This record gives sequence, structure tokens and C-alpha cells, in this order.
Amino acid sequence: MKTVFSPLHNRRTATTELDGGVLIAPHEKPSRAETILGRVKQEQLGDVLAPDDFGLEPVLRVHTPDYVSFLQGCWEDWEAEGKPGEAIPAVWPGRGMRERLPKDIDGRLGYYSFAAETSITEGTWDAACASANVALTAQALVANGEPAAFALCRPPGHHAHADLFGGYCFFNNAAISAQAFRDQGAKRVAILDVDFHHGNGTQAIFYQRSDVLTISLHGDPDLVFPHFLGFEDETGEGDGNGYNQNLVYPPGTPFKVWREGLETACQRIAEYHPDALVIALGVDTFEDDPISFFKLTSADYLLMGERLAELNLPTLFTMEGGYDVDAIGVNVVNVLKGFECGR
Ligand code: OKP
Ligand code: MG
Ligand code: ZN
Repeated sequence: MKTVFSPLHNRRTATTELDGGVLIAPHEKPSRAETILGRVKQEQLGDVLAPDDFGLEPVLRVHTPDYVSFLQGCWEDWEAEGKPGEAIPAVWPGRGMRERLPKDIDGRLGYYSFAAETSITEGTWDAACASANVALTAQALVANGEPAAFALCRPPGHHAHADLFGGYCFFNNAAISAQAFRDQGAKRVAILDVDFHHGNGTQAIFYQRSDVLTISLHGDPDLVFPHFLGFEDETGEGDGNGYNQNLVYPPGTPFKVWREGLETACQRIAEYHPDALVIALGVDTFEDDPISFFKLTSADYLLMGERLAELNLPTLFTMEGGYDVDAIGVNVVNVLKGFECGR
């Protein structure tokens, strides 16, 4: 399978993540993408292509124009105020307050975010645009007949809503790609999110729609990020009723248990008969992941890929999380190799 990769991911070099009351070096760092790329080459998965530039039009099919403009100008506005550090939101419209866009940059940061761990920095916009272009280039490969493609996106995307950043995400690459499939004539698209965290942005973007089925397997939000969405009683709304599914698991979950959720998800996807499948591929389900609590092993990722291949659908993989950099290349490429074996 072909991989799409852009060195511009390197423009995202935040130095701070608010964690445990201190600013740490971010878990979501450039070496993640470089390590995955290295393994793709080492295992000769297939050609590595540079992305095309799709401009903002396909991004604006998912994200609001005001949010996109905010992201584009945020760093400049922050710097113009002479702030000493990276742009970190610290105030939100809490219960009983007004959801009104303020002029001030601190106010706008809060209006357009749902979490404070993700700082905006000088190259964040460039990297987020490159990441979306990587996804859209791989999407076009699949739309044009490749059975599958791997979008080596960085930064990740599945936490980003139509007008919210957070959880290391700015543009929702999986959602943008699913919408691109729809705009190119696909009747139904399924998004399966196997990242350890709930794909809250993806869920929210399609929550009232039946043309994009969204399913996420993840750690119990009662215990882990994003805390305020991702429970099993969230099944969609209006036209979307029955087209969102959350499969929630507790600390210590091994593949033997997780794969039952994968089976449930795959059966639902098969009965939906989508024209294309998008896999939001996080490998932070790994046993040694520093911020997660599932217990998948490197060998398990081969089996995951094999099961996904059995769906026999045109499949786009978009890279999401995974923070044990020593194992991230092996784990990601195991999913993709397992997928190619299973076909
Ligand atoms: C992004 B993705 C660490 C807290 C981390 C944010 C997690 C974002 C995960 N102490 N909170 O889904 O991999
Ligand atoms: Mg998930
Ligand atoms: Zn994650």
C-alpha cells in the first residue's frame, strides 16, 4: 500500500503541553512521524508520496470559516500581544456563561478549544494544513481505485470538532476525508476509530447524519480524556440516530477483549454497506503507551489489520495517536501489513 507523507509535519514543534500542573515536552512530537516513516521504508510497505495541495475548500466542508481563520491567524495575534510563551487556552464559556466570540486572543483561544494541553505555536497552521493535504492525497488514491492507502498525518485530527481544537488536534483529517468521499459520489462512508481515545470531533461532526457511520473503540471517558463525550448511550441524533456507536473499555483491557468490540464494529460496518472505510488509526492502545491504559501487544496489531481487511472495502488509514515512539513504527506498520495479508 502507498503511504502519503509530508516533511512539513515538522512545522509543528510545540515545546509545551500542560500536564499534571506543569508544562512538559509534548507527547505529540515530530519523532513520532519520522519513526513511522522509517518503519514503512524498512518494511517496504510501498511507495511514499508527497501530498498535493487541495487548498482550504475540502477543509471548509467540515470546519467553520471562522474557526479556520482563527487557526490561521492565532499565532500572529498571540505574538502581536507580546505574550511570552506558546498560545494556551485558559478560559472557557462555562455553564451559564455566554457562547459569544470575544475580540481578545485569550477569549478566542477559549472559544475555539475544549482543552488546555494543546498549545498553538508558530508552525502549527502549516503543519495542520499539510496533515489535511496528506489525508486528502491518500483519500484521492483510494477514490481512484487503490484498494487502500496510508495517510501518515501529523498532527492528528480525531478530537477536532467543526470549530474546536484540543487533544493535539486542529483539523479532523478523518472527517475531511470522509466528506471528500461523499462529495466525490460515495453514498455512504464509515469511519472506524481504533485510537485509544474517543474520536469526539468525528462523532460530533457527523452526529446528525446517516451518510457517515461513526464508530469508536476507546478508554472509558469517565476515567480518561476527553471525559465529556464518548459514552455508549450516544447513538446519534435526528437523521443520525443509530449511526454513531461508542464501545468503551476499562483499564487493563487486552486484545482478547478489545477484539470483541472490533468484531461488533466490523459487523455493523458490513451491514451498513459503505462505499469507503476510513480508519482513524491510533496505536496508543499499546501496552507501553505512556498516556493510555489498554494492553495490546505489537503482534496484536497484525490481527487488527487482518480483521479490517476482511471487510473488503476501499480503505483509507489516517494516522492519529500513539506515544511510545520506540514501538510506534512497528505497531502502525503491523496494522498495515496485517491488512495486506488479510486481503
Ligand atoms: C490525542 B489522541 C496526558 C493527558 C493527555 C490529551 C490526550 C490527547 C490524545 N496526561 N490528554 O487521541 O491520541
Ligand atoms: Mg477511538
Ligand atoms: Zn489517542
